Amino acid sequence: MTSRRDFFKYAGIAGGAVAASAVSRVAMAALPEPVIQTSPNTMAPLVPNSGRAYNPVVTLNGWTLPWRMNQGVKEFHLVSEPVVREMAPGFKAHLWGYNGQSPGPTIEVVEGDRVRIFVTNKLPEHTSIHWHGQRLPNGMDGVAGLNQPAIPTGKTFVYEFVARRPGTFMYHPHADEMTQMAMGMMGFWVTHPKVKNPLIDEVQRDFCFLLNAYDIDPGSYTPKIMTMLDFNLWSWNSRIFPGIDSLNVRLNDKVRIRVGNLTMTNHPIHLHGHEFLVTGTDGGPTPKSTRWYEVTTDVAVGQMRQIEFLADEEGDWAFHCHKSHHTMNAMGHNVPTLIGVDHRGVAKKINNLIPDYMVMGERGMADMAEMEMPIPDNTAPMMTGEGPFGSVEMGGMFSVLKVRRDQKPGDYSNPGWFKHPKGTVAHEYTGPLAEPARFKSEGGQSMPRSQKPAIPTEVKVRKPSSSHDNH
Ligand SMILES: [Cu+2]
Repeated sequence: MTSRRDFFKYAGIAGGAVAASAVSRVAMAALPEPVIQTSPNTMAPLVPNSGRAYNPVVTLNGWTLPWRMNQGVKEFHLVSEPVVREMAPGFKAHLWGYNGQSPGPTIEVVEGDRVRIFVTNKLPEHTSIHWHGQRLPNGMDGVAGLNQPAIPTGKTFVYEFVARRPGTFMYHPHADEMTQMAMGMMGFWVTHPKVKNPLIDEVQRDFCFLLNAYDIDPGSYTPKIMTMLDFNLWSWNSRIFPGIDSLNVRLNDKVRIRVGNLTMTNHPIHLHGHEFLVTGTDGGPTPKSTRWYEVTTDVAVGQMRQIEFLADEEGDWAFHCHKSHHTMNAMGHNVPTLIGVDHRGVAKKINNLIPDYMVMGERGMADMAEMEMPIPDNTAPMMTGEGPFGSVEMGGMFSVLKVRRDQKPGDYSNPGWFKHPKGTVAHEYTGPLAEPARFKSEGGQSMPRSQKPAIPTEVKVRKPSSSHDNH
């Protein structure tokens, strides 16, 4: 993750790239110029240059939308449009988003701010934006048909309300949302407290990202929008590991991570090496009496969670969804389980017909990460990501919390791999070994049946061979 340099690049392209075709010259003069971002890198926090000061958030593989102050009102300009999102190096998806990216830029304001958001629709169909979790006038809630007419293609609508409640929010369309959210339309919203709030602690690092999911066939570019459950790309901010940036912090920083879920299933988000408190939801800060330490917290569909912890253990700590199928990329789910199956004879016969035929999975799936299998162009490798000790055999919703003694305050750049102190890494043992204790007796049953017990049978387990020579 590059930080400062990118930020200046991003500040440099501020303004301009959107065509004025849909909006008249007069209207354009009244609109703040839309800021467009196309780099998938994590941008440095946007330090506010007007309005009340706050400690800004960092959006993983994303950015914060600059605003224009107009007579005390913070004005933002969102453009709904088709975008190309690099989901991982070498893998680009054709999505819909805002201002050049999916997800759209994070909006950061302060409790009590009056906010005016211009929304220009450059999609091929109508849209709207719902400001998830906000207290606002009913006509600003963004449900097309219910609260407002949908925004037609080529038109600009304006939303205006006061950010009344501090906290962690998101925005997304409420018009054809099945299509538009499956295509990547969503963004984060953070409202910072106006004055010191007893339930909101000051932190040194404040990260945010949205959980999203796509179903993109290997070799293609566009998500299948009809998919309900069987997605094959589980992403954070429309990025999949190894394309998700690490969360880089200084030793003993207090860290807040805000997560929102706009997928179709829940995600137990799990942090290694530390315990955290859930300090807030999209409903606001949690009362202190309800907080207890966790290392995993489930984020259900349409929910947001903010977690906080003291980063007091140096190292590279895994941070991921605990559903193991969500830390894989582009899986075919119709693959049978082959662990323990002996297909030596079958493989030989198939090899006579198809010389390149390979048997997969008889010793587990780890081989998949190492076998550089030929795959169609623009396909995410199923599980990759090289660590300092080899493949981490993960994809999807996975990243790393990097805690470093010498990370400078405010420096979000990637410090590289952790250098473990001598003698603190698990290693091969070659000394004498005692016979390990092993459970040997037969099992019983809690409620014995009156009939005769079944004839005992034993499944034959084939031990894996140490080489492929016998294939
Ligand atoms: Cu998950």
